[in-house]
Amino acid sequence: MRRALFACLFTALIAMLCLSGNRAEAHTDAAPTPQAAPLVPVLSGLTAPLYLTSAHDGSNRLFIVEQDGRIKVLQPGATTPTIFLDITAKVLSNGERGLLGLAFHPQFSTNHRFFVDYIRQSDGSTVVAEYQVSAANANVADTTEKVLLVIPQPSPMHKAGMLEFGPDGFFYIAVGDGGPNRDPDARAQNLNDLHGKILRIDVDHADGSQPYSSPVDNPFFGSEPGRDEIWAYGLRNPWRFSFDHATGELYAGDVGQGAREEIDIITRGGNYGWRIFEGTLCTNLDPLLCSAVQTIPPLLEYDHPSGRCAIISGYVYRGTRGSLPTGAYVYGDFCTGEILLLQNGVSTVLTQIAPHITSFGEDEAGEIYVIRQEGTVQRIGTNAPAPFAITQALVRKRANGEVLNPLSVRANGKKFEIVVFESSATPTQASVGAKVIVNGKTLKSDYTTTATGEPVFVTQLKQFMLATPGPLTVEVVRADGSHSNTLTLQIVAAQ
Ligand SMILES: [Ca+2]
Repeated sequence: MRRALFACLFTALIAMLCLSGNRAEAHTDAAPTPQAAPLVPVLSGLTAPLYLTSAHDGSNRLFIVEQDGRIKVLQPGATTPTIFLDITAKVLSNGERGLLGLAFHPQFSTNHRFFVDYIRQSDGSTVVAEYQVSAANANVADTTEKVLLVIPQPSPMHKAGMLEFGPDGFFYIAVGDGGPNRDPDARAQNLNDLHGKILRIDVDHADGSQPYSSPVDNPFFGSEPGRDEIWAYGLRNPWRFSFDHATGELYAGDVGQGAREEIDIITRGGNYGWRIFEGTLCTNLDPLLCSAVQTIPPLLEYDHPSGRCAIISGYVYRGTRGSLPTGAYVYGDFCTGEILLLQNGVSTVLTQIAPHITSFGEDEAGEIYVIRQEGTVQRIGTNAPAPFAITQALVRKRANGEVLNPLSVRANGKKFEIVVFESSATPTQASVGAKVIVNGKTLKSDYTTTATGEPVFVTQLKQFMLATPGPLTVEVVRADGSHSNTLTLQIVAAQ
């Protein structure tokens, strides 16, 4: 009982039902084996931050959402953010209400459009609105607002509010059931109500006076009964969701009532069960429907052992620094501060930080951040230099640039140089002064570009280096100590 009450004190952001006696049996659960998961401090001193994202415009800036109605922008390498947008005067911020979501248009770098989800002062409704960056300053937004969608709210609870563009270019919006507990109006199952849904709309084409349209392949489009905007339904409070950049799958974390937290893979027209089910548990709110309605079970669910209370959905890791296993999905729990990893169907506790994880976030490079209500942002990973890639190596005559093909034995390797192509995805000034390691021998290089602009390392070979048939291994190490992959060429017998 004490633990349940303690947890209740801190559920200002994501409500749950505070009953200590309603514990379901344990089932799908995490093996409690913390692995080493270093975290790098990025920011502190924020005011109730609850989301972080990037503009994917090549600027590598981070944008942090504060509940009160501010968006802050952090330049790469900076330690202090500045104000990008302040709409605190419009935002009703308390408990689960506030500025809740932010997404940049896929063509933001050219059209400067971005979108927010917030609860408005005047009547507590959810507003989804569009803004643009000011013409004069890319780090300050224009305060002109274009409202796309207003959703009246029946209670102060269960707003969700996540916004993101899918790989299909359409705009996805998470809407909670609107509360209060147990979805008394059964909104999440009502296809004529936008609550308890994931919506999918087109923000590039208006529909008459409506500033957006619904894609024709939405499951309830047109004469099909139900609101045209709905993509999936039967959700309680899908606070955070994300797309796997490799597979396009939509992972959503649906915060439970008091028994089950769940991760769902959201698909077209899917019914995720609420309020008939909480996770796979029949709620007995509509007992006859538990055996009658087809719903999609969670990918993973957990109950509330050891003080867990609310799932915070994260991201499938697709970064290149090796901070997490590629393809693993990271998520957390608001109350315990646990950060978990789902990999090959098995969850493990990666690490545990102080409680009140409000969200995860992702930067342009696919690195993942953890945001806490107390005002901190940390990046999962280390400060070790990022690895980089070389894609090709060739040997040519220094005198005339003639490429040796095949690469055959030459008595005097000094007359030749090796050209190593750096991946165009990873070039950086840090490559200036890099060394090329050829068969274990470290050589100086010139960092330059080819006639077609490809970044390359050029290194003069030593006399003995082409003298005998066999492998010629090539690796590059930057001045900061970071290593590339290794390429292997074959020296063949003289032609
Ligand atoms: Ca319809």
